[in-house]
Amino acid sequence: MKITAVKVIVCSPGRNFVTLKIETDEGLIGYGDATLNGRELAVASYLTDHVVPCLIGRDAHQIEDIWQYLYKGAYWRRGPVTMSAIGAVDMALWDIKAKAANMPLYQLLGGRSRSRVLVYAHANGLDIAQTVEEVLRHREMGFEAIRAQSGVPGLEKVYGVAKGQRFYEPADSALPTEHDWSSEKYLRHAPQLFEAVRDAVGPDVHLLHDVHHRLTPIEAGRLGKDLEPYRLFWLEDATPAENQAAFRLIRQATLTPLAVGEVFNSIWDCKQLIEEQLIDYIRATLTHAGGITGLRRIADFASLYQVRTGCHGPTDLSPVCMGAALHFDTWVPNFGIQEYMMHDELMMAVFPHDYRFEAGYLYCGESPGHGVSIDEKLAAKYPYKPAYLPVNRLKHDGTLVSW
Ligand code: CS2
Ligand code: MG
Repeated sequence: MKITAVKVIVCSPGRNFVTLKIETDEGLIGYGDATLNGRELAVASYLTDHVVPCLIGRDAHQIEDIWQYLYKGAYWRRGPVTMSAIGAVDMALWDIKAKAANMPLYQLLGGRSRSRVLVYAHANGLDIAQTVEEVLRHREMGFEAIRAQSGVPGLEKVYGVAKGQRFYEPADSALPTEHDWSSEKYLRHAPQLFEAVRDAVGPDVHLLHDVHHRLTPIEAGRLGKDLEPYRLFWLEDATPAENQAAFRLIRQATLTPLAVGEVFNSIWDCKQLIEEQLIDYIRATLTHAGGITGLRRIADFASLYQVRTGCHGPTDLSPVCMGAALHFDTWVPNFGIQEYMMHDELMMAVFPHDYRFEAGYLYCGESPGHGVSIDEKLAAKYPYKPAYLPVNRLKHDGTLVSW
């Protein structure tokens, strides 16, 4: 089965998405998500200028060989732009292979390991009271796992909290906006937030929290320890993870489970974290970690160390990634949880899909492939719009820190 045409579709139905469409001489079409928030056009150009010409005429069935060709063959390995491009190609080829087999994708991966996919929602509030209210609202919607983020007294804007929007969109401006930060204020506030949230929801709801890479290892250890009474499901990105050994210090300080990996794009980014059992959940997902082929390697390796998956699932990955991730989640033996930030109605209309949410769980569809495509006519009505993630500066002197 030969690849005959490959198209890169950039659209912005509320936010930017990059979608890859691969066509074959047997009439089968596959879709992949190549969205890299704030750097969308770099991946689109990488695909159009450097990858697409190499794909035409290749056998669409040779997924592994094409993966190696794009990974090793480029000479320049890894990195978010390259791996998002490879991720999209890989996702589209698995879509095609599953369609050729006339099976839902999870069947090709090895079949169903579970009946449904546990997901966590985002509850964001400007203060503790509003966050508690949001957590309870999500509980009523049926969620069994909820991430709680709150504004911090004395800080203007804080990660995860947006004023008056139904859907939180971090890429909020045509040029990066500036947020301010104080680890001291945050470290005082976060335990108070979780005391209130745990008190309101009781013991049975899984609670999660994202630190978004903002603390030093010793501060992260302190936070994990202070949050222990509230029994979090996980504490995410407590410190930047380029230095994987930094997590040894956090581990020594706390029994709060740790999750890392939404910015990772290969197994090499998390090898030590996994091998030394410094984390409990690996957050990499299909688009940024080289597709099914890349993520499967990470998950299999993680399973040796009882590290479970917790795939990144923000709105800045398209429903194509979510659809494919749900097939992955349905199969992967060491599944932990799936993030579900929820796309709005327009985004869901641009990407026809067969997955569905019901009472705290997502269900992948049974149609052949990964079950998500793109309505190109509708997508064309929403052209690319520059949008960037904010940057973060220390409140007292303006030093640039992790956002
Ligand atoms: C976040 C993301 O989902 C998460 O846990 O950390 O929303 C992240 O900020 C965005 O994906 C950045 O593009
Ligand atoms: Mg995160």
